[in-house]
Amino acid sequence: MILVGENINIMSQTIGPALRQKDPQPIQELARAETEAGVSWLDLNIGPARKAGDELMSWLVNTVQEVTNLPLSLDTTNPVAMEAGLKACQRKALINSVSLQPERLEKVLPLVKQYNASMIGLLWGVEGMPRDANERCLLAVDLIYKANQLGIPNENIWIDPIVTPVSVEINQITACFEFMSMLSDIAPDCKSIVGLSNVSNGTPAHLRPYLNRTCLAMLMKYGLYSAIADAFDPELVKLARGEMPQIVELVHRVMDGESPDLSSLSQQERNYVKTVRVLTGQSLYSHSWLEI
Ligand code: THG
Repeated sequence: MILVGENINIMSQTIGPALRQKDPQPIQELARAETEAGVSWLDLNIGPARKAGDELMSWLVNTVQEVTNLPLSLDTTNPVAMEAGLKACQRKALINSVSLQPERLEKVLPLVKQYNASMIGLLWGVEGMPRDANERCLLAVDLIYKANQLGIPNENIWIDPIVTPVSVEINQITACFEFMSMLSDIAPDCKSIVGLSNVSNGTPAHLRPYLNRTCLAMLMKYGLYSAIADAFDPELVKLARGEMPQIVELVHRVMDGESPDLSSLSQQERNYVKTVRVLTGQSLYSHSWLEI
């Protein structure tokens, strides 16, 4: 499983101001630290960047490339900023993202081809968020077809089913898992990616890693290819590298309906089991789900 470090983003308390002041130091420090933590790509998230987004993205790409050789995921909804970033990228870039709104398709899809980039196909339709697994399938087929028509091959398409916060709507998460179980049949050569930390948005900070890690282990059941995730959670990095096979196997057994005797498990195993139950909708989410 490939990890794309999420940490360079405009929402961050240190990176936001550094981006606005074009201060390279905190950004380069973070890029180095993410690289050392062992992720394979870096996501550069500047958000909508409505004002001078092009200048900002090319500055950011150059700033990061001075300190790391990792390939870059350009995360912005501004197509002009996207193209400026693509021009600055020295390696094959990942365009984050292309959704199904016509204006996004028209402007961004041609850039994928022109710059021989990879793209994240975000399953966000004209009517917004898909409601279930079937709507995700329809959107995926539509997006892949449109990309193929422009000559973009499936191996350059990373489908993102959109992970949503567990505290908001559990049915969206189960729909996301169900879709992932179907993706390899719909589009065998496409890759997949999720924004993993979305799942724990709104959860107390010290508890977020439990949700993120368990969600990753669950998605591994469906062969998830990659995740945009916190580079600084060492246990998450271990999981992604396949270094925790027993935990992953336990998680998959619980997904298959097994109910292990909690008293026979370690604290770590119990936390994973309880979190699988929350993410499958068997237990209700509350901030105290690990204590119950
Ligand atoms: N799909 C795709 N791209 C995405 C997402 C997705 N990009 C953005 C986001 N979702 C993934 N990236 C993040 C980055 C940070 C956080 C969550 C998702 C996050 N940060 C902490 C916070 O806001 O509390 C800490 C911020 C900080 O560093 O100070 O939660 O789904 N294709």
